[in-house]
Amino acid sequence: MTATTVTFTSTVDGGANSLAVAGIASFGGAVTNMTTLSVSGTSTISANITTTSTQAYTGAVTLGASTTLTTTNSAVTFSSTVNGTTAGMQSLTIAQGSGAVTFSSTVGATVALNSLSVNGSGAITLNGNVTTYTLSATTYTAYTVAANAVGNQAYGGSLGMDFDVISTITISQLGVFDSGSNGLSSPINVRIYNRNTQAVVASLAFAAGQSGTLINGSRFMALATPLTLSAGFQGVIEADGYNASELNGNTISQVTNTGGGAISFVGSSRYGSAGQYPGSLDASVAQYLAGTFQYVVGTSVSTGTGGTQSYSGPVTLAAATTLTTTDSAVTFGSTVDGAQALTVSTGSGAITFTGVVGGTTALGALTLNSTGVTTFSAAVTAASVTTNAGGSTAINGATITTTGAQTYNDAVTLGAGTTLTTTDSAVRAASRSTTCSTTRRPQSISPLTPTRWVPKR
Ligand SMILES: [Ca+2]
Ligand SMILES: [Ca+2]
Repeated sequence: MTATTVTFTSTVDGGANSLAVAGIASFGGAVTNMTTLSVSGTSTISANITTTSTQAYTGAVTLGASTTLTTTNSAVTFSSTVNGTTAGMQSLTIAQGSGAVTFSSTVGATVALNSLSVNGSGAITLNGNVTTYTLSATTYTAYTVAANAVGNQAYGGSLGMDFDVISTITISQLGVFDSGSNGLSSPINVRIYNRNTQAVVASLAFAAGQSGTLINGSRFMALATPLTLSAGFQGVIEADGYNASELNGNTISQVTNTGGGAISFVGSSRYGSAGQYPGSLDASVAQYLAGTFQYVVGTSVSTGTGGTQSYSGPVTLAAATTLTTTDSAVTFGSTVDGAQALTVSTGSGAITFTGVVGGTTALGALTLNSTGVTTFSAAVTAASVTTNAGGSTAINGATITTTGAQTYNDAVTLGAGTTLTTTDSAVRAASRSTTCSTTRRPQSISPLTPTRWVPKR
């Protein structure tokens, strides 16, 4: 097939044929039963693509959705960049069996992917930086009542407050005011209504007793399914069940949080009969101490999920490479080679080298920035090794050999008798918490600089 632009809006059954697009391709539906696939121009991939033979993307690739590319022991080649469409939202998984995977340029440099997983056993070539990202799913509380606040009204009907959604939010928990922060003496129901249809879109029932988790002056429980509300949604947060023994609040101040402008508190309060939409506006009260909710901006309530980079097969660095995540792990399942600098920055995520590093071709400067655990499970050969402060470095592979310095700015644990070798360069460990039992002390450091395995001064 030859065309300047080919757009598949639905699934494609290749009929056991190959497809060569000489131009721009857009895959909106799953591609199956195809032999080889090649695209000379740019590709937008929004569904899984499965081929029995190779996949070659010559132009830039944009992921419109999380995507799995599968081949039968055949190569997957990206000759240009790979990016997502919304930072941190699209994942790329490659299941290529024993086939090679080649990234000839950056991955996620313009729009970070959520995660990258190359799952096959075949060789992986990196020729640029790889950036993955998870949304910082900060949880906001719509209405926060001060701890120990005591109510001042015994209203048994429904108490509602209006809010508008400005940009998409996802509600994870609903909450109810607990007068005195001493537990609920009566059952309290909380609901979110669509203000236009008056339909209930989420609800929870708090039993009398110590139901839910007390946060400040309210008790919260998680929704079984988080509720995503799109921009434009106009809602009411409503609660009822209050009485003389479990008071609600009226004209008592509380703190609102717009989530950086994702929601707007419209300023209207309303009331009605218990269990029914609060249809009567209360002109005198902006907010009751009654219902509240916790939410994140966007569609994902998960914190720290995804965001990882996983390279199962042997990796070759064809250029200086920086791998970056936000607090998510980077895992090398096999060897890493290439006379190139490698920097891995993972925030609090772990960095794990499972196979030999630099065993065939020594790496350049190896810089590992993690406040989690950095693990070497096999021998390492590089120009230098530097770990950052925070977290720890586990040297379980017995040897680390560098021409330049080795500087461990975090606590080091030795899982085996260990030899650290440099060429006339220093070996330094920064932390006094470095774990060196007498049997697992480095057996030799060459040259003897420092002469002892001591904390760096
Ligand atoms: Ca109470
Ligand atoms: Ca560290």
